[in-house]
Amino acid sequence: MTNVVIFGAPGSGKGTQSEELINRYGFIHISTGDMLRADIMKGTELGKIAKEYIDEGKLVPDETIVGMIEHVIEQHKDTKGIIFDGFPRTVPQAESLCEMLDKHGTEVHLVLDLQVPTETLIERLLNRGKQSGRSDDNLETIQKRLKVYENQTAPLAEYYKKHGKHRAIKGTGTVEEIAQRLFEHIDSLDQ
Ligand code: B4P
Repeated sequence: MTNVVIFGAPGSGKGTQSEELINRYGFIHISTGDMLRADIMKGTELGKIAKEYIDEGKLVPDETIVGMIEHVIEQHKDTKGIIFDGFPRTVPQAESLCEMLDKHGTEVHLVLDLQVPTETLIERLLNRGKQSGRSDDNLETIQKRLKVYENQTAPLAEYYKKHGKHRAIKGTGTVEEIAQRLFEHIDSLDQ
């Protein structure tokens, strides 16, 4: 089983590139952002909690996220690979993921960190906001999300560097060009 984390700032293209990887490798896609938005749409208790954080540009608490993801990993323990999109986003989430995968005799193999200049991130998210109707794609919330990323999520890159899993990827160019860069790293796992 191959486990790949797609990492990066808001708007770095995690969701976009996850699609490319699923199409090529047939891995399962676990996106915490998509899961939270689905719960918000359904109006569940989890969705009500998540909405308050997402609308404010904040991270949803670690215990909520870990509780949500635990059974999903359990369901997919026999799959050939998982793309983790937007998870983990904090060091405690990364430690929980490590424990969850360890229970199934596996681990995170690669962390692909999409690096995109801040002005491009803002431009992409504002563009998406015009069509998506996402409550967090407005300038004020985008700026809060970028700060949260810098303070709470970026330190996770150091954690994965220490574990030898981190790869920095240039996240600008066409979707296809960026995908090729990611494929090279995943393909090299087999060699
Ligand atoms: P996410 O849903 O993970 O969203 P994201 O970081 O905003 O976007 P992503 O990087 O996937 O961007 P995309 O490919 O869509 O999180 C949303 C919120 O949920 C978080 O702020 C947080 O509150 C909460 N949350 C989620 N996971 C959590 C966790 N683990 N812990 C706590 N809270 C959590 O790309 C953006 C735009 O750019 C798109 O419009 C796309 O078309 C465009 N784009 C992509 N690649 C491009 C390219 N190469 N060129 C031009 N445009 C491009």
